[in-house]
Amino acid sequence: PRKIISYSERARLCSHPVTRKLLTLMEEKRTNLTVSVDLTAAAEVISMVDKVGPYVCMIKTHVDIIEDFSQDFVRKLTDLAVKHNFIIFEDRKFADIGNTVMQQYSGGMYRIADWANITNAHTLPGSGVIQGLKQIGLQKERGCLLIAEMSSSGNLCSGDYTKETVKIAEGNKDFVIGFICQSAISDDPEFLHITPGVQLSSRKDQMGQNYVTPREVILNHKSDVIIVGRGIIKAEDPVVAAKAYMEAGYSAYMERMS
Ligand code: 5BU
Repeated sequence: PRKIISYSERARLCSHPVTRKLLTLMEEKRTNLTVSVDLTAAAEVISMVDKVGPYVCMIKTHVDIIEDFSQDFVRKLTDLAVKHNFIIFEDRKFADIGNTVMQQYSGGMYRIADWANITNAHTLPGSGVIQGLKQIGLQKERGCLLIAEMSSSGNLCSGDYTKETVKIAEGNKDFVIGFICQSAISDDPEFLHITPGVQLSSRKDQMGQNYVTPREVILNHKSDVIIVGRGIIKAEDPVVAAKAYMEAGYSAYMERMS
């Protein structure tokens, strides 16, 4: 694989504050691991985040699966983001017209734009979804990832859909900071490539999820960040697992640099 520039050198090339912060802390903490904390009780989420926080660059949430979501949960999560120095990514997958996503992003009971540094969107509705999210996100210095590819079997995000998604990103660099994808799809160093569907052991789950290893993702597919959910949160010891994924992901990055 072609040599790459370091996360910290890339941070200096980037104009978006969230990308700069993420790339900088990735090099400082020596981690390209995001843990997807897909648990349903607020206290369980918080306890897991406190445990794995030292080993991650980012925590990914699905707040709409939390049974007892509250602003107290948000306070605890944002305090932990300061304590452990990580970025918060709410995996909301916005996919409606601009006027609707604007309200879903800023309002409702979750008020995602108030606390999530990063959220994401499908490009199925066209660029209006980004126009809507931007109305809220720009002034708060938030970043958005576009879902360019998915990890699940039979998904329709491929070919021209993926190419058009890259074009939408290129036209909205003040807000779009990269992609959820399975491998690198843009040469622009300002765009992050972030990949879910990662495990060290399994190849699949029972509902169409497909897994690749951290090494494949970072070294062969040239992605920047791995997202791991059940491989860590359902492990016998999540801290041991988080350290193993952190090490696997970062050593693949070091290998790519050499
Ligand atoms: P897992 O437990 O490692 O399979 O969890 C993967 C997480 O990433 C889960 O929260 C999904 O919603 C999320 N995900 C994904 O698995 N695949 C995709 O293509 C996208 C998101 Br987009």
